[in-house]
Order: sequence, then structure tokens, then C-alpha cells
Amino acid sequence: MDAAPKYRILLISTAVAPLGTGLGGGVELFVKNAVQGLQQRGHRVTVVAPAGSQLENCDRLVPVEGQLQPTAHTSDRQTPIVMPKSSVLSAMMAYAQQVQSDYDVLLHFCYDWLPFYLAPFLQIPIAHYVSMGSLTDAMDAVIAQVTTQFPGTVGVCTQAQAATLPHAETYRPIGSAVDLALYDFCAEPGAALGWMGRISPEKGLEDAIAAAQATQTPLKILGKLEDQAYWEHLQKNYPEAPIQYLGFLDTHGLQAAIRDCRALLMTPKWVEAFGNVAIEAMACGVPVIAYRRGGPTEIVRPGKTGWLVEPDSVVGLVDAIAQIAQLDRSACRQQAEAEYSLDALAQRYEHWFHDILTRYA
Ligand code: HBI
Repeated sequence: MDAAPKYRILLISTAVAPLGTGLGGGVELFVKNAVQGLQQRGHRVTVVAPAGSQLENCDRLVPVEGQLQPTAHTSDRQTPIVMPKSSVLSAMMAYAQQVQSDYDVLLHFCYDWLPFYLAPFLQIPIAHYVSMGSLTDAMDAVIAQVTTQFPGTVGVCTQAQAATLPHAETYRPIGSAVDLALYDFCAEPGAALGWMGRISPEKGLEDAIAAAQATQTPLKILGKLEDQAYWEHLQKNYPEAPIQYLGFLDTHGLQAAIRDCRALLMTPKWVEAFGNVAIEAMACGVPVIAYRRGGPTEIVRPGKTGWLVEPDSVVGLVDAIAQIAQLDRSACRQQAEAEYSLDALAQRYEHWFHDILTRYA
């Protein structure tokens, strides 16, 4: 039986930030894990990313100069498509067009108009990994155009995310992963709860703080302080809450801080496309208490690896915190190993590329 084909993949990273700065948010982890998983399975991955990007374990990184894209996650429905002067995104796509004949497939992680619009103009197939739910009418339109003209080439993190986009049933669920070797299982937790994410209104940190205050349970907070005014507002509103802010930590520091938590609280106010922090916690054996909203609803196994709570209900969080003892920390690690390893993710990409190349190459 001939070995499965090895692909030559040109991977175009997000144009919103250089890799390694943390400013790209969850998409940095999506890129890092895709590269590592695919390389480990013998595929040749070349990463094209904004100048200044750092990516360990990456065999080929092509830095590209240019103006970064403004972030889309603070858009509203009518926000128009923006192409800055000398945009890094157009330079990255120009590079892809020049070298495309050396590759089997393009894969991009840009929640931006240009790579979608250029799909019919390219000679090789392009796979689109959409990393957020629906945000603007203009992006919905170009995503709908591509999933109609090139069915099967648009990937998503979860079905819940796909449900926010037009033609919800046409997207390929690719999911996410963590490098399990970097996360140590912790069987005996301490007293604290954890919360991880960008400190920004759409992540709903105020609810986790309110639950910590109501139960007088210490809460460790990790993540990039993105919105200073919002953070100061939280300090003022919850002066007695037993919280500890530990900053934005690298994976080693993050898992060392979160692994002894009794549970991770996830309180998204928006439809979280996936919720990478959930699988980072589970990899350490930390169960997840999450609002029943977006990606976490497809990750948490209620009563086993966590609890799903009525969205925006602090009382619901408090009730779930009272029932943490019923959850199984080993089952959290086992689920991470079964579904969220780098190898499992890389196989999902392989099957996706196989189907795309069978249909469009
Ligand atoms: N905004 N314009 C733009 N492009 C992106 O690729 C992008 C973004 N905002 C946030 C973001 N990517 C990532 O943090 C999420 O995809 C996870």
C-alpha cells in the first residue's frame, strides 16, 4: 500500500500581526500547531508571514514587509473592507502567486477579503481556514462567494462557528489542537479557579470575577491586557473579588499557572469560534465551566470534562462551581489526547487537502 502522499504546502499567516507577538490572538496557535503537526507527518510547509514573525520548529519562514491589516474582531456589521497602502496582505498574496507552481496547495489563516477574492485567479487550490464567526456583511459576502464557487475549500473551527456564517452546512470542521508535550497533567488541584483570554469586553471577564466574588473562590486571570479602560472598570466594580492577574504568559508559564486550578471558567459574550484555552486547560486535567455559546459547547462533555452553563448567568456559574467535584480530571486529559493532539489535527488537514486536490487540482 503506497504511503499517503506528502504535500508541498504554502501557508499564509494572518496579516493582522507578526507571529510570536501575541497580538494575532488565537490564530497564532492555529498557525503554529498546523505547521508543527504537518511537518511531523512529513509534509513540506513554507510559512509566509509579516516581517518580524518568530516561529520555532518552522523549517521555512518567508518574512514579508508591509502595513498590517486592522483587526476585524472589533468590527460592526457595516465595517467596509480595508486595504492599507502597501499592505502586507497584498504583498504576501503577490509572493504566493509568484511561487505557486512549486506547491500543491495554499492554506491561509486571514480573516480578510483578499485571499478569498483571489481564489479564482490562482492556478493551484487555496484552502481557507476561517478563525472567527461572522463579523461583517462584507466578509460574509466573500466567504459565501468562495464556499459556493469552490465547495469544500473553506474550513472552520466548529459547527457552532459555521452556524453564524452563510451556507453553514458547506464548511469543513478542522478544529484545533495543542502540543500535548508542553502541558503537564495535574491530578490534585489547589483552591483557585482560572480564566484565560484577551482582557477585552467580548470575553466577559466580569462574569467570572462576579462568580469568584460570590463564591469567595480565588480566581487566577491570564492573558493579554488588551483593553485598559475595561480592566480598570472591572477593578472598580469588584474591589473585594479574590482575583490575581498573572499577565500574558508563554505556553510553559501558562500551563504552570493553570494546571492546579479546580476548573477553568469560560464566559464569552461573543460566539467563540473554538476556545483554544479550553483544550489547553483540559490537557492539564483542568475541567471547563463554560457558557453554552460557540466553540466550547462542542468541546465540553457535561458532567465529565466540565459543565455548560446558561449564557450570561452568573448564578449558573456559581451552581457549576459547586459541582466541580463530580468532574473527572483524567477524562479531561484523555479527551485532549484523543481529539486535540497535533497528529489528530494534522490528519484532519491531510484529509481536507486530499479532498480538495481530488476535486480541484
Ligand atoms: N483581523 N483583519 C483581521 N484578520 C485576521 O486574520 C484576524 C483579525 N482579528 C483577530 C484574528 N485574526 C485572530 O485573533 C482570530 O482569528 C483568532
